[in-house]
Amino acid sequence: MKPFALLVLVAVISCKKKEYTGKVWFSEPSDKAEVTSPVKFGMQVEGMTVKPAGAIEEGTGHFHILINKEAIAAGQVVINDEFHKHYGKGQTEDTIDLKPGDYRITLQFADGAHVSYGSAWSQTISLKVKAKAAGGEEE
Ligand SMILES: [Cu+2]
Repeated sequence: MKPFALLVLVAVISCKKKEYTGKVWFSEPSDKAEVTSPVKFGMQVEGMTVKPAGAIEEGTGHFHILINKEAIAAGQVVINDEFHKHYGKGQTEDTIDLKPGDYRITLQFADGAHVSYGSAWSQTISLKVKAKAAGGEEE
């Protein structure tokens, strides 16, 4: 093999990112749960480490909750709007106000620059947010 070809081969191999296996999931609520607003979400990851956004470090990232959105393809940036919530401080729980109705809620893990790790690092659950009983708080 010519020295140049060997150099290219080495460069290609060392650029190849380490593969991570693991998963993310909502510790709460459970899939198909019936809840009332505000809804508390717990976010879990196995196989990577939660780190605040900013520096890009292999094997780390932060959570996003996508409201009525499916998983974001690997390599795409998670946009920032009312339907794409970023937990760039490394938070692992949040409480979100949701109007009554049926929802699809996606938990998406992404790197320090908000670049998605793809559907392998996401979970989508269905939720039914019920209207509060008339008369307000009953507890
Ligand atoms: Cu983000």
